[in-house]
Order: sequence, then C-alpha cells, then structure tokens
Amino acid sequence: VGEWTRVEALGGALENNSVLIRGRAQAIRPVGKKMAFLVIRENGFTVQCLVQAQPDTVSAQMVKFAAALSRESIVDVEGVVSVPTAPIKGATQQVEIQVRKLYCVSRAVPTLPINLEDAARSEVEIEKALQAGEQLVRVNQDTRLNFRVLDVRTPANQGIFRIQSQVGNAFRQFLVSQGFCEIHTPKLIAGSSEGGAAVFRLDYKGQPACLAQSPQLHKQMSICGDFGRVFEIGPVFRAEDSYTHRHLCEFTGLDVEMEIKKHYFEVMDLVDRLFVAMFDSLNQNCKKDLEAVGSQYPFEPLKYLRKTLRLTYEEGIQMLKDVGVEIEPYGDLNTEAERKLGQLVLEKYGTEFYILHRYPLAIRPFYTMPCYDNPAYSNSFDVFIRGEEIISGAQRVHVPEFLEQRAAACGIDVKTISSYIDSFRYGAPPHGGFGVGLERVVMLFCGLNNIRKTSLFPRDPLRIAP
Ligand code: ATP
Ligand code: AMO
Repeated sequence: VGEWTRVEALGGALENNSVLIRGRAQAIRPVGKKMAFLVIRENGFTVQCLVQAQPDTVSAQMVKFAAALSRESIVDVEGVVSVPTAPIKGATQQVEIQVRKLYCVSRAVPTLPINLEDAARSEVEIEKALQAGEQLVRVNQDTRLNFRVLDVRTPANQGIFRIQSQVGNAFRQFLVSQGFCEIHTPKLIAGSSEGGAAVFRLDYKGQPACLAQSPQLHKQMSICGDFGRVFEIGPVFRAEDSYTHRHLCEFTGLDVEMEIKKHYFEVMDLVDRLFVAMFDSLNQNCKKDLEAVGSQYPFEPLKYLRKTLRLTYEEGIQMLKDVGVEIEPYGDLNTEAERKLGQLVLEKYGTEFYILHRYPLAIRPFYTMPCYDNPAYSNSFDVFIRGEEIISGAQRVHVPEFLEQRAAACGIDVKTISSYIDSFRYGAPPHGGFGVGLERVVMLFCGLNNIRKTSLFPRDPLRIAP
C-alpha cells in the first residue's frame, strides 16, 4: 500500500504519477464490456476514473467488477493520473485516473432509498429538469429525514453542518477571548426552568424529574458561585406541541450569563460584538459551504451593521402601528408581526439583524428584572434575524425575596426552585444573560425555510428517529 492521496489534491502536477485514493463511487457508467467510468467522491471533491481492459494490467473481469459496483459504495482505487484534452464534466478535479487496481471496501445496497443526485438539486433545477421531460424524484423532507445518513451527504447539507460547527466555534472563541468560563450544567433537573408546561417529565430513581428546558437556573447559580462570566453549549428540551418551521423538541442552546455593573445594556453590548464577530467569521471562513448551501437553496447574504441596531419594544410597535398593524401595548408580537417588523426595519435601517428591548414584563419569564423607571416594562431583549427570533435575554432579579414574589406571581411553585432562590441569599451580584438557538441561527443566516434542515437528527413532536 502506497501513500494515500486526497481527491482534493489531484491535479495536473501529478500527471503520470501513480496514486491511491479512497472514496465513494458516486457514479458508475459502463461503456460496453471493456470500459467503465467511475466518479469517486471524497469530502465533496470528485474525480473521474477510467477502468479499461488492457492486456497486462486490467482484466475484463475487473471492468465487469467496476461496472457492477453499487452507488455510494466505498472503494480504493490505484491508478495513474492523466490530464485529458477536453474538460471533464461532472467532476470537480480536472484530471482522470487510469485505474490499475480497484478494491471495494464497503458495499452499499444496490438500490438506495434516496437518489443523491435528485436530493442535491435546487427547486429551480428540478422544475427545469421536469419540463425537459427528465425522470427525477422530488425528495421530500420526511424521506430525507428518514434516511438522514444519506441525505446529509449532499453538498448543501455538508455545508449546513460545517457552518453550524463554525457558529459554535466562533461563539466559544469569542467568549473565551473575553474571559468567559465554559460550564456544563445538569440536564436532569427537578422541575421546570422556564415556567410553563412544556417539559419532558421522567422518573429519577423514584423522584419526579424533568429534562432541562434551559440552563437558566444553573447558569445564574454559577454567577452566584463567583464565576463572573459563563457560557454553555448544550442540549435544551422543550415538550411543546409546536408543529412549526422553527420549533424543535430538542435543540442546541448557546447560553451566556454575566455579572453586570449598572445596566442590561452591558449584555446587549456583548451580543452586538459577539454576533458581528460570528457573522464576519462565517463570511470569511465558510465561503465554500455558504456557496454549496446557496446553490441548492438560493439566499441573499445577511445584511448586518457594524454596530447592531437597537429599538425599544415601544418603538417597534409604533413602527407597526404606522403601517396599520395594531399590537396590544403590553401584548406579545405574533410570528406575522415579527416578520412585518423585520421588513420595516430592513427598509428603514438596512439591516436584517437587530435587537428589540424593553419588553413588557407580563410576557417575560419570572426571573426577568422589571425596568426601574416603569415596572410594566422589563430589562429584557430579543434578537432577530430576517424577522425571526434567535435570542432571548435579560437582566435577572437577584434579590431573593423579590424573585420569590415574581415566581409566585407567575404561577410557579416556589418549592420546586427553592435551591435556586436560596442561591441569592448569600450575596448575589447583579447579572444578566441570554440564550441563542443554534439551529435557528444557521437556518436564518442561510435564509432556510425549516429548522429541520439545520438539525442533524431533528426531534419534533412527530419524530424521535433516526
Ligand atoms: P421562545 O419560546 O424562546 O420565546 P419562540 O420563537 O417560540 O421562542 P414565543 O414567544 O414562544 O417565541 O412565540 C412567539 C410567537 O410565535 C407566538 O406569539 C406565536 O405567534 C408563535 N408561536 C409560538 N409557538 C407556536 C406554535 N406552536 N404554533 C404556531 N405559532 C407559534
Ligand atoms: P427562550 O425560551 O427564548 O429563552 O430560548 C432561547 C432561544 O432558544 C431558541 N429556541 C428554540 N429553538 C428551537 N426549537 C425551540 N422549540 C426553541 N425554543 C427556543 C430560540 C430562542 O431565542 N432562558 C432563556 C434565555 C435567557 O434569558 O438567557 C430561554 O430559554 O432561538
């Protein structure tokens, strides 16, 4: 066995060299009995290989073996690199390998449940192909998710999950550079952390328990434990009956909590710097992935400002009112109103990323600090991309007696969170933080229409497999 060459590295400089590669048989095209073309794919790069019967080196049997390979099987190919005179269509590398040896390392079943060529086409291409009378199958979302291991091999899906990885990297790198400590809080907890009924209940050795709806309580308790500034990247469980394009029953939360000196604006300042750095890093480091996503699911690059726009909730509902959309002054924005406001903000300020703050207290969780000047409002904010929420955050109540009172007023059984409330009895610094939905960030940055596209193995009310 010689040295391995990556398909990505195959180019004219290797002409006449013998190489050994491993990849998937993406396409197999027999030409008569003496010749077969294989397209081998490795890590998104493809190369055409020619298996041609020759007296001393390649037997007719080997050609037959190549022609009978099933798509997506993993093969090792040894051969000599040649540079063809005409450009090669259907492969990323502009060289061909004249195959000398061929091994099948792992065979795929002869008929795949998804045709990957069809699964990789954009809607525009599908329409064109259908009009041209081509036979193809529109691969629907459920089928894709049922056979996710195959589905994620398409270039767009590879791109989506590399972008997701970079969002996590950028989040961690930026926060570590700002002195934040990464923490890991329990996911098995005694009660609800957000209030509300959307919790998965389970039996914890005879005691009732829940899957954590967020790291909210423990990230705040970490601040009481003197970590100063903390973050966590971890699973969040919501048993909500939400059959929407943006709700999952399990998602990845990017959570932050930090001491503040004076004002919840300190938290929003961090959101601003963190996200501008994150978007810059996606645009710089994920060009190829963004292109792969865009070529199947076309989208415009996200418009964002160097200094993130901030509007108060009151300013937001006034903008809506000005175009005839009436919102209860202390009510919540529904999905439609959030989208509309996103549109208005884009038209007026030229950004698709902005912060809306000073929400009515009545629609925020019990731990949210009311505004000092008007307790009908709160020191809280949501952050939007393309008119949809990606972040909720706030300054927290750090006075235990008041926290108890707020929890009770919000209908929460204070006994279930007594150790959390007690944490504030030993001296608690003023603090605030926020939670980001990772899958939503990727979905909205890439202008995708469904959060299931950005969750590797999504969990929704109807799906717990694969
Ligand atoms: P979060 O729960 O973190 O605030 P969210 O995006 O679900 O995130 P909500 O405040 O729960 O925000 O909901 C905002 C709006 O989204 C609601 O006013 C409602 O219009 C819509 N919405 C929420 N859940 C559903 C659902 N299950 N079905 C349809 N619309 C929903
Ligand atoms: P919230 O409940 O708003 O706030 O959640 C924070 C962020 O998580 C994402 N998100 C979801 N993503 C997918 N599926 C869901 N069902 C879902 N629900 C929420 C959204 C949302 O903005 N403890 C607070 C945060 C804080 O104040 O620090 C919290 O959990 O992107």
